[in-house]
Amino acid sequence: MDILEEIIITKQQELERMRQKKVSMREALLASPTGIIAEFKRRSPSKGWIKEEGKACEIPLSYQQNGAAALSILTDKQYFGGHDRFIMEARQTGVTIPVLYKNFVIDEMQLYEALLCGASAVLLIAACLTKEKLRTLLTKAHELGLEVLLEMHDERELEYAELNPDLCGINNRHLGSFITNVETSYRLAEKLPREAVKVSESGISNPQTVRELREAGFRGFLIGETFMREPQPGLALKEFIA
Ligand code: IGP
Repeated sequence: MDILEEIIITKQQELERMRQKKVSMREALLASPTGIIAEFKRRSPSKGWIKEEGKACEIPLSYQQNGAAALSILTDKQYFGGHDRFIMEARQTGVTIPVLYKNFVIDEMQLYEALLCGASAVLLIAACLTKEKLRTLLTKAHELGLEVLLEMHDERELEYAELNPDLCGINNRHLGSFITNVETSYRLAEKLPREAVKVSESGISNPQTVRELREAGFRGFLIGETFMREPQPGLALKEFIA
């Protein structure tokens, strides 16, 4: 076999690995005792830098070791200090749990980016998309073997859930004022289909809130700042669920 043939075979194996279905975030949340999706977020437009020196290579793995059901990794550079590389590095250091590609996805090309860096799911934000665009992106994501967490934040967006995303997220953060209010989760969850797997996002700062949300039917709890503010985010997660 000449070298070119050998390279092609290796390439085919690499692509096959990429295509293989990753661990499902939906299944992981349903099976997890914690349901916590721990987020790697270094900065935000509302808070500025939260952890500028945050070592991408250490925090995601330590979240996994300390009980996270799944991870969310910000990949937007300009507003959130993120990078695709943070997901790749997480995988290289041994992260095996599902990883959400957290960005503002408005084009198919970004789905390929998510796939190539090793994500298992992508966030699609209702407020950024028409219903038709969401339908197209959702279909494409599924074709690529990516799950979709659809984020909604007010009543008007709930009809997007008809498109059957794998996970229905309710963002407690108001997108205009940045104020978080967990009541949003309770208010909107009642109006979603019973069988939807629901994720409450943003502004969750104590275990009691998680317990109450679980009682209201939530199975996923997306938490960033509460952990990232601490010197050791992984240990903060451990204490949170102890
Ligand atoms: C995490 P918090 O308040 O725990 O740091 O929030 C997550 O919900 C938040 O980062 C988020 C987000 C988003 C970020 C929710 N939806 C969309 C960027 C884009």
